[in-house]
Amino acid sequence: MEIKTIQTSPYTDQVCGTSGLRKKTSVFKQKNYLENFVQSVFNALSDIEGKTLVIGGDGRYFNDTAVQSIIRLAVANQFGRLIIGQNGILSTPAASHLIVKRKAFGGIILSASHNPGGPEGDVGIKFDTAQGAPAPQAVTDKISEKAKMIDHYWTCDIPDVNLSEIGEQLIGSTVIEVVDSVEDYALYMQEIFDFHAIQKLFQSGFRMTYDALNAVTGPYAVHIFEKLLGAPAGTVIHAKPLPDFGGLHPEPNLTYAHAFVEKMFADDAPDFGAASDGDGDRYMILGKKFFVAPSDSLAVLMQYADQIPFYAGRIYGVARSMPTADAVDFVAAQKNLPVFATPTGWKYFSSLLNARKISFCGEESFGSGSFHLCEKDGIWAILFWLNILAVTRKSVQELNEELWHHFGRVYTSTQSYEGLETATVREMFAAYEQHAADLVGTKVNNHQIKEVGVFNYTDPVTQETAKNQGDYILFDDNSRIFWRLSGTGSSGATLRVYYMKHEKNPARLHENAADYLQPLQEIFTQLVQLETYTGRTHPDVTT
Ligand code: VG1
Ligand code: CO
Repeated sequence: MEIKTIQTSPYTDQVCGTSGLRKKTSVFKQKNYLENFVQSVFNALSDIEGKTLVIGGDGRYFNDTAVQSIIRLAVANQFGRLIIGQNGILSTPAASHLIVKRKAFGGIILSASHNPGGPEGDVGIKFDTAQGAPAPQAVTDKISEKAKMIDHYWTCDIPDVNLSEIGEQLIGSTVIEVVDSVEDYALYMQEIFDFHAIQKLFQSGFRMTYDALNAVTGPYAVHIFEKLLGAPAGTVIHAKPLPDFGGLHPEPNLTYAHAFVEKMFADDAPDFGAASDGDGDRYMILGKKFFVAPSDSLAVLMQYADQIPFYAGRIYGVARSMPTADAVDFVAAQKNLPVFATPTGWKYFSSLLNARKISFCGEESFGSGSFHLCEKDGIWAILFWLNILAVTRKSVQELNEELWHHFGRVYTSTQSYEGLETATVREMFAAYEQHAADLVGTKVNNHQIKEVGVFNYTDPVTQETAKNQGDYILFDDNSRIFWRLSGTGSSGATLRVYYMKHEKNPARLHENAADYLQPLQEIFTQLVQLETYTGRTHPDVTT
C-alpha cells in the first residue's frame, strides 16, 4: 500500500466553536476541506504512530464518505488501530466510552449534533481526547493553527472498507476493527443503573415513548429500552438513523420537537416521554402533560443520586453552565456539596469531572452527564430518570413539584434569535456595553438592577481562563438575564438569551415559564435595543 502526499492549501475558516468544527455540508464537500482538517488534527497531536483511534458519527448525510476518507488518512498517518462503529455509527457518548474502554489515543466523531443534516444542512467534526473528553481549548486552538498553515496531507489508495460487518482486517500497518455500535455502551449502562428495578417498572404497566428523531440513538434505544428493559416494541419511535433525519429537526426542545411534545400532552399520553438529539448527547424529559426544564432535571438527578448504587459514596459536587438556571444549587446546598458555574460547552466540565470535584453536570440546552464519561449523555440521563421512577414509583410531575415546593421553582427560559448578521449583533453589544455600567442602581420596568457584568471564567483545576463568555444583568430579587452568541451555528449569528427567576410563593409555582419571564424579556429587548438593531421582535426558538 502506497502512501500518497497530496499538496493542498489552507481554508481560512477551519476554526472550532463550542463543540468542534461545524459548517454547511457544501463547505465540507469542497476539495480537500475534510482532509485538511483531519490532517490538521493529526498534526496538532504528537506521537500518533501505532496509536488507537475511534471513529464514528451520527449517520447524517456525508457520514459514510467522510468516514472512508478519515480511514485513508489515518492509515496513511500510521495509526496502529482504528476502532469504527458498525456502518460508521457511534453516538457521542458511546464514542467517548469506547475511547476510554479501549485505551484509545482519541476519537473523531462526525456530527453537527443538533444542527439539521442533509445537502442543505450541516456537517461537523468533534475530536475527543484519550479521556473521551471534547478537545480542550488549547488543543482546538492548535488544530486551527495547523489548519491555517497546512500545505499537504497523507492518504492512500485503498478501496472503501466494508463497515457493515463486524471484524478486523489489516491494511498497511493499521488494524481496522469494526465494532458493534451499541454493545459496549449498553453493557456500561447496566453497570451504572438497576436494570432489574426498571424492568419491574415496565412490567407494572408503566408506559414510555422515546423519540430517536431518526438520528443516532435509535439502535441504542431499541436495544436498551425494548430489548434489555422489556418496554413493549414500538416504545421507540423514529428509530432508524436516516441521512436527513427523515425531515425531523435533530434538536429536541419545545419548538423543534413540537409533534412529540403534543403527544405527551394528549389525554392518552404515556407516563414518560424522552428524546435525544442528533448525536445522542442530549435529552428531553416529559411526564404526562408535563415538561421538565433541563435545569430542573439536573436538580432531580442530584436529589436522588444516592439511590443509584454506582454513585453511592461518590457524590462530590455538581457543575452547571452559567446560563443554566440554578435549581440544582439549592439541592447541592442542602447536601452540603459544592457547585461550579462554567462557560457554555462541555469541554469546561471535563477537568472538574476528572479531578472528581463534581459527580454531575448539566446545561440548559438539555445536556447532563457524570464522571461515568466525559461527554454529556442523553440515554444515561433518561436511564437515570427511569431508575428514579422505578425506585420511588412517583410520577415525573411529582418528582419535580416536590422540589419546587421545597426549594421554590427557578423559572427559566432560553430564547434564540437565529440568522442574525454578525456585524450588527456586535454593534448592538458594543452600544449596550457603553452604557451598561450606568444601569447599576437604576430601575427598568420596576426591576431594580443590582449588578451588570461580563462572565469570565478560571478553571479551578487547570487555572486556564476563558474570557467574555457572556453578559449578564442581575436584579435585586436575584432574577437574571444572561446572553451570548452561539458557537455552533454554520452561518450568521445566533443570539441566545437566558432568563431566570426564583419563585418561592406556593401560589405561583405552576405558571408557563415563558409567560412568567416575559417582563425580563421586555427589559432585555429594551436595553439592547434589539428591534432597532436586528429588526426582530420575536425569538425563533423558545425553550
Ligand atoms: C449549544 C448549546 C450548548 C452545547 C453545545 C454543543 O451551544 O447551547 O449548551 O454544549 O450546543 O452541544 P451554542 O454555542 O450554540 O449555544 V452538542 O449536543 O453539539 O454537542
Ligand atoms: Co449533541
